[in-house]
Amino acid sequence: MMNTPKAKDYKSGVKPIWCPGCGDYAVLNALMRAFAELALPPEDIVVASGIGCSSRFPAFLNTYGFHGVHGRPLPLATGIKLSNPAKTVVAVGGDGDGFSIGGGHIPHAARRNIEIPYIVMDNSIYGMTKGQPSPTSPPETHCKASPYGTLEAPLTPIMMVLAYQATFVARAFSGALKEMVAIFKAALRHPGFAFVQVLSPCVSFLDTYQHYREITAPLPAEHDPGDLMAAMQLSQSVEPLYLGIFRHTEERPGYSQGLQELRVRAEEKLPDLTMFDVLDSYER
Ligand SMILES: Cc1ncc(C[n+]2csc(CCOP(=O)(O)OP(=O)(O)O)c2C)c(N)n1
Ligand code: SF4
Repeated sequence: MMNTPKAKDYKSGVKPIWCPGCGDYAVLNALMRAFAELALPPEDIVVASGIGCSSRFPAFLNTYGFHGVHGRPLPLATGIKLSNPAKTVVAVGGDGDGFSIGGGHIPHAARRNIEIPYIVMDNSIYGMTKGQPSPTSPPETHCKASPYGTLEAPLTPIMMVLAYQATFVARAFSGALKEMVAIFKAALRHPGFAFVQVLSPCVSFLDTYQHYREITAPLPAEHDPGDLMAAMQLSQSVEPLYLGIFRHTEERPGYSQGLQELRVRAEEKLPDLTMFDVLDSYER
């Protein structure tokens, strides 16, 4: 591993094919910077994704990567983490990937508290399939698939994941790079499930840059991320739409650490049994 890594040391030879101005470029840059500032060796990192423009992410990094199937970055990342807990495993994807087809996986990752940062590049639209409304699209979203607007109320990801009792919950914005790097570093250091919603505009189908510039603000300086009720309350604010770390607690152990402890307890209880004895007992 290089001595003082630079963000570019994490870049692969594959040039991103995102539209010029896509918010996902900032997310890629911020994550590479966070890796560099934490001096994480690329060979110790695995990035798992689903399907979507944002999910192309692993190809642009020279870490290990797995471009999986739609909506499944979390089960994929969970399997990788459990089979090799020493690796830094990061799950990434879009709001369609994470909150539509993959929505059922978030509560379980949160309640397990698996040691994975999960970065959702939320552009409130399905970018890859050319602009259908997503679970976070505001009701007034007019696009090809909803020319008269949408009827469904948008999900509120921060409030939702706080309710799932995630131990780290944050919101970043592609227009605020320095702050995003700080959030990613904290998420990468967190010994549990770390959910980060990044407001990452899709300049081709729903350009929200200006809107977010106008309505976002940092969380109040006095906010205590250990206070779940305060985090819940702040997550309901629409204007300002807060950026920063809503929740951060280390009161629950991470899942792979817990599993290790469970294994020790089980071995203490059954000191003389081998796996072959267990298999034999099934055959009898
Ligand atoms: C099982 C399955 N269903 C649907 C699709 C079609 N599909 C591909 S990407 C996508 C949504 C992309 O939106 P999002 O996850 O928000 O990512 P973005 O492209 O906006 O970054 C859909 C519905 C698919 N590939 N697989
Ligand atoms: S379609 Fe939207 S999300 Fe996809 S690369 Fe272009 S700007 Fe980004």
